[in-house]
Amino acid sequence: MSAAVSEQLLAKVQRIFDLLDKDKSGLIDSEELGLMFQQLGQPKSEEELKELISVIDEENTGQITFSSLVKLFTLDL
Ligand SMILES: [Ca+2]
Repeated sequence: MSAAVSEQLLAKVQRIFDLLDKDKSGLIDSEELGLMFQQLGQPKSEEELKELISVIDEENTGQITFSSLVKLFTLDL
């Protein structure tokens, strides 16, 4: 059985994605991701953010798509 992502998680990630995507580009860049970690009280360096993005960025856009963000939340980092 594949790891199904619950609708509850999807709704949560959608809310977070909308909050993070300040410029409404449909993608989250390292700057926007950095703001999220700052707000969580766990600030990360530019290098750490890029590394994190590279782990979940399957399309190599250098930015985070909605599906990548879902993956980030299911990875339990
Ligand atoms: Ca954006």
